[in-house]
Amino acid sequence: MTTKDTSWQFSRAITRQPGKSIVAGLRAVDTGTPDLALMLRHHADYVAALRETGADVTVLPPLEDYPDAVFVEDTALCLPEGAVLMRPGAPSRLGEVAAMAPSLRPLFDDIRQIEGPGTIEGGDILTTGREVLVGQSARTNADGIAELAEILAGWDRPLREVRVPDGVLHFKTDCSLLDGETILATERLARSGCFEGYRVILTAQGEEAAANAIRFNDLVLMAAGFPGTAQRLRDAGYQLREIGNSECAKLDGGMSCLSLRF
Ligand code: CIR
Repeated sequence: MTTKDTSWQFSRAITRQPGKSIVAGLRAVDTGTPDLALMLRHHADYVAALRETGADVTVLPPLEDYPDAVFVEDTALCLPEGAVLMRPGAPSRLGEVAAMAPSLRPLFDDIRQIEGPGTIEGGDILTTGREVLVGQSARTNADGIAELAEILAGWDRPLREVRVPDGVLHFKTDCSLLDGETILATERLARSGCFEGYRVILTAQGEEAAANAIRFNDLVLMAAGFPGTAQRLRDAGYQLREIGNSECAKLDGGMSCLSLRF
């Protein structure tokens, strides 16, 4: 097991600009058509915040054939030991993985692939200093988790399976790592007891959509518009950067979905 906790320290990130096809992105509930121009501005703010921490941030061009391709997190799990290419549970997103692979190959000596038949998406994986938590969801099933567990066992990384609440897209829709021992989570997820042994900061009442944040080096990036949760994080001493997320939210996306971090 990795003893030194570097689970929130990164030297690189990979992002992808949204394209015109974003209007056809998957969504659980239709809350309106995403505005590409506004999403691009939010995306630029996001990239700028990552860069501000000193990281090398790649911005890949849009992939018009894949409307959800801006949500790169779902295509791979990146760890110091190597990268694992995922196998998305959403059929329309399967091809995004092959499109991401060439960007990862030069950066990792060890690249593995989830071959199937199981499915698993990066949004269901939370890496902490002590373990890799994987949520079983509508996108990530037991077979996908078992295949990942086998790979991680070879890297001496313990994997713990948890359940994602019904109606929640991904595990990390409802939680984020803030530091080696602290998790930001919704009450509905924390109630399951899956974070026992960690310090948990709950999102404020009615602000569940703030849970998908990221700790990236010295900054915590969170979606703008959740003042109660922002205050809790500031009070706990975190340096916050609030990023507009109105357009990604229409497609059930948040801060973690927009990058691969390693
Ligand atoms: C989807 O349904 O796949 C996209 N519209 C949103 C993916 C969000 N990804 C993430 O939370 N890691």
